[in-house]
Amino acid sequence: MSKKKKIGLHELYSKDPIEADKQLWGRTTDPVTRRGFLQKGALTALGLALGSNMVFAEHFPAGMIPAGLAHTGQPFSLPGKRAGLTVLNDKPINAETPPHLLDDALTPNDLFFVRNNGIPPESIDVSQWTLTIEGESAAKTKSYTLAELKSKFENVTYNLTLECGGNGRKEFNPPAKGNQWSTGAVGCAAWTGVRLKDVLKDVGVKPNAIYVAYYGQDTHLSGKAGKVVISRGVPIAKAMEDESLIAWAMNGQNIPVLNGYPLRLVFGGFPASCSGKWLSKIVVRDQVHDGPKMTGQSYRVPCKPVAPGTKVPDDEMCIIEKMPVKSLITFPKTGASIKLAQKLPIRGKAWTSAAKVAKVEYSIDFGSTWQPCTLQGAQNRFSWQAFSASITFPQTGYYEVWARATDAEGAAQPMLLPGWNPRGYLNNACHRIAIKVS
Ligand SMILES: Nc1nc2c(c(=O)[nH]1)N[C@H]1C(S)=C(S)[C@@H](COP(=O)(O)O)O[C@H]1N2
Ligand SMILES: [Mo]
Repeated sequence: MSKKKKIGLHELYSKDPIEADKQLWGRTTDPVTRRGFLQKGALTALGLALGSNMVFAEHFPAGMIPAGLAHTGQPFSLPGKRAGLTVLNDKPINAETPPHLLDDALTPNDLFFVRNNGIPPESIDVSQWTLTIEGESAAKTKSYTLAELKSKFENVTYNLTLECGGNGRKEFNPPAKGNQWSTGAVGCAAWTGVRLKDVLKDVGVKPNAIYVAYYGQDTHLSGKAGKVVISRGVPIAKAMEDESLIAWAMNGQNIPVLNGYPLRLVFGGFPASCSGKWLSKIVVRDQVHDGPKMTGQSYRVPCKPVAPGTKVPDDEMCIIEKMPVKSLITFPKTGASIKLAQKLPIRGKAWTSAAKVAKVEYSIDFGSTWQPCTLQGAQNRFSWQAFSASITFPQTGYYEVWARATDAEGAAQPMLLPGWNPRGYLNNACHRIAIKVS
């Protein structure tokens, strides 16, 4: 690559995207790269690459890359985690779960994704662990040991889905900085603990309380003692919901160290960044919390939609609260082959911050027509819901199966990346798997 002009990414792309790609990657986009622009004329070549004809090719949207060409992660092992997770970063540790490993009703602890911003605490003495509640809108400051939390308040279990706000960031164009999450920064577990609201009531909450935020015991990447890694929170109304938990168990076992052992917050329906791990302090605030990663561009999206590549000033960015409806096909694994005479069983999970997912549909013709899936109910709000279907294909060739969930508020998943935003949050586009029928 020759001399690059000193010019920001957003400016580069807003001028001329083709020129921008040349400057950034030393070439123009080609038809089979993920960020490429697929021309209809390239479909024959793609057929060759896929080893199969693309049935319904006329419906294949320009700008997408066939799911059959998507890259797969490499196996790697992490403490308390099964090989097979895709490790995106090892300092801090960030690892996602491939879709076919999310097929269990509840995500096993050793398959649950990890999103760390700092370094987890190294030696944890559970008998010495305390949780302190304080803040300008707390009636007093009060601390609890784990034993006190467990014995003083009602113990409850809810199935709650956690999804990182940046899940799906990989698809943003122009690219967004940060972990390039594909689809796997999500999981649903049975979380056991006490209700946050019961503990807050025991301490006393002043009428002027508007936000509840956390501090955890992880260490900043710089290694500086006392430097806060991340401190986020939720509006008081969210904190007071029945399903908002201070949890010590995940699927009936201790929470894995990488997921916040021995204590964490769990808020379903909100970005998982609100669910503080290694929880040691909760603050009740009389203002919107202003801890690290609450302000500036972090976990925020433009208050009004912007063109891709736009630089948005901090005061025009709004905090992400509810997560959008989404689904994943968890069986079969993308790339599966089947005989024409066979029916293809598919299974998946769908979730929303609304009361429930109302329906899930699938398409085998790139979204031209949709068929209903069988959808199971949920044990409680913010749990994911299982869906399934049995698919017959009209002829041999290459297909994509797409799934689309619609929630109780009528919100459905878009087929393409929804509104571009600078940090690459909230991508709830339909999941697609490739199927070869012979
Ligand atoms: N103390 C602490 N809590 C944290 C984080 C962190 O780095 N430190 N990461 C947050 C983010 S951004 C996400 S997406 C979730 C991830 O939870 P998991 O690692 O259990 O999947 O934890 C949140 N809680
Ligand atoms: Mo996150």
